[in-house]
Amino acid sequence: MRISEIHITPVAVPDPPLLNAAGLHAPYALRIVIEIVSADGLSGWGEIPGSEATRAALDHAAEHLIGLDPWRLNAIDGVLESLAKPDERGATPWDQRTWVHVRSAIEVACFDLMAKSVGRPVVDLLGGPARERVPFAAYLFYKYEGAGGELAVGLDETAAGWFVARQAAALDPEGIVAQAEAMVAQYGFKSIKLKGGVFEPQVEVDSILALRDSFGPEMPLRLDPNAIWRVDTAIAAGKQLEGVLEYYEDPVRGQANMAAVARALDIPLATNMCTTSFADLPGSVAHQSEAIILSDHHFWGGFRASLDLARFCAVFGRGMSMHSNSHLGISLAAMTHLAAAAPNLTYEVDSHYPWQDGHDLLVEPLHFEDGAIAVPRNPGLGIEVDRAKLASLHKQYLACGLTERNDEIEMQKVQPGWTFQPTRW
Ligand code: GKR
Ligand code: MG
Repeated sequence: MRISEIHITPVAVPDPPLLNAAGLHAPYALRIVIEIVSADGLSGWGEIPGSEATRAALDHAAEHLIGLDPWRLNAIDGVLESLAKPDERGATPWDQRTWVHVRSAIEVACFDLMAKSVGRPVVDLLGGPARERVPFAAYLFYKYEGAGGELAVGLDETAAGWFVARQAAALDPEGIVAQAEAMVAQYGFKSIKLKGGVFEPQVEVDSILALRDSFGPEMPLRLDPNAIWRVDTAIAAGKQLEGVLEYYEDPVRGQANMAAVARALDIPLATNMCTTSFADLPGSVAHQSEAIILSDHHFWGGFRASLDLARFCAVFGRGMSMHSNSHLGISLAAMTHLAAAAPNLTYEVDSHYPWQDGHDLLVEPLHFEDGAIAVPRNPGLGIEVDRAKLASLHKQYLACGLTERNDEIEMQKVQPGWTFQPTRW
């Protein structure tokens, strides 16, 4: 098998005004879709967060991959290794490294190709399913009223439930409970995560307590302030949430600070910010910075790297969960295959998908049933990309004028002078 063409398409997908520690989501979230075509006419697909730097790196990498065999991933890794430039994660809630994204996009598309060529689902090449259905978590955000791009229009008098709640403001505990009720009713999620780091810590603690009152102790709850609290703030907030939170995600910045909070509280700490690469693993062991690591194939460099992380978690007694950013159905399918193949990924997986639902580029979007997605059994990732929808999301990218995610600039449009502070409270 040989790679004969690689197509890289930046797209923009409508995204509501969601608040987070770094500011505000723009009306469109950027993704890059990659299609690798083999000489025998098969297409393999991948999807990663979009930015101009990532697109340029992917373009550059693509030139060196034509003619290679998608089954020879070690050779492809070697080529990418030789091209990669040093880069850093940065202080934002999301990972800004370019080359982990490039590796991930290419590896996922190669797995889609390999699996299609033998008529098996990707999960079978990853060791086979440890579970047939992957459970996901409700992902709540404080938000301003409205919804991004085309999501903001088209609500008629028949619209109801989640599709109306997605437009509503959620700026206090009552708003968060209403959002949770609508999302859980629509998708059947059995676990809830609240994105924090937005308001005074007590408002966020009160939101979690309000969720507990509304859903009862059977509903696991998570809070993620994206590392903008000080150690004393995180401990004071955490004391009120002992026995309430399933896990406390990145309350503070850095492995040593995470370890200090972990020692003071009887709540498991989780991270997608302090232990985010293989180079961080010795520090994780030395500090005991977290009990749970959120994997993410976009950030760890693909499926195989994520399964290596799973092995680390198993050996070093870490639980494993999965992180997300605003995304489309190619990523959702990849997340589902990977989560199914990692036996120790026992937590409900994060997904922003309900915020984009209805605007996907798949012919048949994947569906949450009772909070879970059935692992596709069709060959490859088990999805078919609708090329007309891909073209229209690309047109939207060209029209929207955004070339990278910058939540600070977006927030300044609403609150002039607002700046992102890596530690705020
Ligand atoms: O979408 O605003 C967001 C989140 O804050 C996201 O960027 C984070 O990467 O989901 C994320 C997290 O768990 O930290
Ligand atoms: Mg997080």
